Amino acid sequence: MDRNLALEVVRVTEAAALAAARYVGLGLHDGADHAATEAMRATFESPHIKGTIVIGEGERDKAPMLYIGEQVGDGSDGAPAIDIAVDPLEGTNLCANGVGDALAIVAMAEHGKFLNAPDMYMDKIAVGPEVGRGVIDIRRSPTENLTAIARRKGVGLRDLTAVILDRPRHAALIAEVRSAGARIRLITDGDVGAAIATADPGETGIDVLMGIGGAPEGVLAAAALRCVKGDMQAILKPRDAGEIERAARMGIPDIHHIFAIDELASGDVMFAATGVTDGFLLRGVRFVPDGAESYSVVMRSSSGTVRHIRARHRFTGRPNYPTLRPTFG
Ligand code: VTB
Repeated sequence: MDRNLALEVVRVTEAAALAAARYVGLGLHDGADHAATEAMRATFESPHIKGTIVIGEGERDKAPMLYIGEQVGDGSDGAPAIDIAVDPLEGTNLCANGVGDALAIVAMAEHGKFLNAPDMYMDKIAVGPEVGRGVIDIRRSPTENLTAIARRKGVGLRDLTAVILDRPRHAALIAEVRSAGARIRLITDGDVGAAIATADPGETGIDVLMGIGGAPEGVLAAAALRCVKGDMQAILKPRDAGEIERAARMGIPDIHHIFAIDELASGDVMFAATGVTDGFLLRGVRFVPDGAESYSVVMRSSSGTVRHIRARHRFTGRPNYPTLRPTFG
């Protein structure tokens, strides 16, 4: 993939974050999500790619924009075939409630390199490059994994912090991590950012993500962790026979399959995220008199480069920023 695509892709996440940022704290979940999606879709017109959304807002009949299978990019002759995973607003609740860690996210890979994850639950364990490959094993207990992580880092269990979605389904997991002696950061939403936070424990204080979140979010997290040489494993957690069937239709016949990070996202991968609200990964959007500032991270797996981009956007004279005004009701 052309490395300059990394800059194109950050424009897309910036646009979504700027649009969503107008909705911070307004309690308008759908409005925020719609604004981010619309802005992302509009910005996706220009990159020189034949892009296909493989992880998006839903299936064609359920999502008006950025649905699975939708073509994006300029599509011109010679444009490379790229698969795209998006979450225009990861943490819709976080944005609507005006709390931290809402992000706009896009990942890109060459065609066929992302798991076409069905929209269902997925059990995940993710660590950063300090732990690296070959230490975690999702078949083992949380205590065994924490012990292996602590050993690799040369620290005690009590020095580790696991990030876990605060859900009733995690009661046993939380109890076990506590009794193992590790610390926990419970989050209400946003397990993509939480997984990526493991990439820089010195900054974020997070060593490992554990627990069940969305499968599409799992692919986005894997894309980012591939870029920094972290590790991740996952298993789908269907809730009924219909979901098992759905997974089979999407090319996953064995519902018990353990996905290694390279099966979630392989090949040459790019990942970009822009902060909507302040979080442990990025600062959120700041509005200024004639525009806004945004904070993004862009990573590439082929070089391992991680870029932080602080961008100043000028709105004056740009009437084609319609989504920057919230619509109430
Ligand atoms: C996570 C998290 C998302 O959904 O994947 C979670 O990353 C899982 O679903 O931000 P439940 O909310 O049903 O537990 C979100 O919280 C919302 O999409």
